[in-house]
Formats: sequence, C-alpha cells, structure tokens
Amino acid sequence: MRLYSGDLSPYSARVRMQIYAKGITGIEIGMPPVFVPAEFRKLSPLGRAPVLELDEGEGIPESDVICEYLEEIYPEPSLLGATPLETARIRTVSRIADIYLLNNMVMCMPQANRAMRNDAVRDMLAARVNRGVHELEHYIGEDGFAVSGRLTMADCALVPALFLIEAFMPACDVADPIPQAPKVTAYWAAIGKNEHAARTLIELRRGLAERREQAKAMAAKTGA
Ligand SMILES: N[C@@H](CCC(=O)N[C@@H](CS)C(=O)NCC(=O)O)C(=O)O
Repeated sequence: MRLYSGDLSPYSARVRMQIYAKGITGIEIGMPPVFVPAEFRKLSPLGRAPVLELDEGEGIPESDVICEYLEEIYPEPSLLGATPLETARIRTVSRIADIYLLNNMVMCMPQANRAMRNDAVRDMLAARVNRGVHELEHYIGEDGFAVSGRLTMADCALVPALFLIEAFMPACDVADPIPQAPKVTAYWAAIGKNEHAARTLIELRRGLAERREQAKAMAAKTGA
C-alpha cells in the first residue's frame, strides 16, 4: 500500500501519526503527484491528500476513513477504546479536531497572506476555531493524552489541528486561542513529548518551513 501525503497536510499527518503509533511498516509514504492533478484524480476523484492506494490499485480518500480502515486491518495495538463508550469519546474528540478545528483552520490559512486577506472571512473562520478550542476544553484528558490515558486516534487528529492553530492564527494576525484554554494548553505541552507525536510534529514543522520559503521566493519574484 502507498499513502499519498504531504509534510504540512494536517489530514495526512493524522494518518502518518496513526501509522507510526501502530508500528505499521507495510505502507510506503510518498508525496501526491500534485503536478499531474488529472492523474491524481484517477486514483481519487476528490483530488485531495491523503489517499491510501491499495495494492489492487483502488484509492481510499478522506483521512478519517483511512484511519478507520487501518484500525480494522491492523487492530493491534488498538487506537480505539476498550468499550463502545470509550470509543465514542475518542471519536468525539477526533471529530472536534477534524470538523471544528481542522476544516476551519485549513480554510483560514490563506488569510495569512495580508495582500489577499478578507477580514470578514478571516474573522468568521477564526471565531469558529476559537469556539472549537473552547469546546474541546470540556472533553480533553488531563493526563497528557486526549482520551483514555493512552495514545488513541483522538491524539492523531488533534496534534496536527493544534499545530496549525498555533502556527497560523498569529500569522493571520489573530490571537492563538490555545493559551485561553488551560486543559488544552497542558495537553499540548505534554503530547509533544510522545515519540509518535514528536515525529509527526517534526514533519509538520519541516512542511511549514518549506511553505514559508516558497512564499518568500514568490514575494521576491512578484515584488509583493
Ligand atoms: N476531509 C479531507 C480533507 C483533505 C484535504 O482538504 N486535503 C488538502 C491538503 S491538507 C488538499 O488536498 N487540498 C487540495 C484541494 O482542496 O484541492 C480529509 O480528511 O482527508
């Protein structure tokens, strides 16, 4: 199998962290062929990363679907709960990370470009992220993990989401909401020490540095 992924793609990072945490070695991790969108769409008509390409050639899109698929085919070690209720708690935090944090944050990222910024769009998306972080405060664990006192799918979704918030809210000239949420702040400080989170964060930081270099080069070229 092959995972089409990108360093700064938070949805891809979520799947990579799950692969690392489960110790899966049979998946090749590569960049999507972004310069050939038509080819990529043959594998996944959604045209978005990540995509898991199966050996038979079929592509599975959507990070949440890929994570659930991997959980089913590699059940051990489990990143879900030991009971249906525990799994429901894990999926609740995963959905907060995916729907309320990541989706709004990814739409907000282009607003970091001041020349292209629309203040009303930036403010609307930032308010949604803010609300999501404050709602997360009610669900987040207080023992260094998101749920259940051990690494789960919830951490895999949260780590890239909190990374993007911390990196891009200030870049969009709005306050980072994480310091306003004490339990989320404590979690964020602790989870970075987990080896699988740390590895994923190194890749996200590398992707961010590359994106900043590209933006600088583009600005120098256009004189913006
Ligand atoms: N809901 C999707 C979102 C995937 C997504 O938007 N990926 C971005 C990269 S982070 C992408 O490929 N964007 C290209 C596009 O929207 O055309 C998931 O969870 O996988």
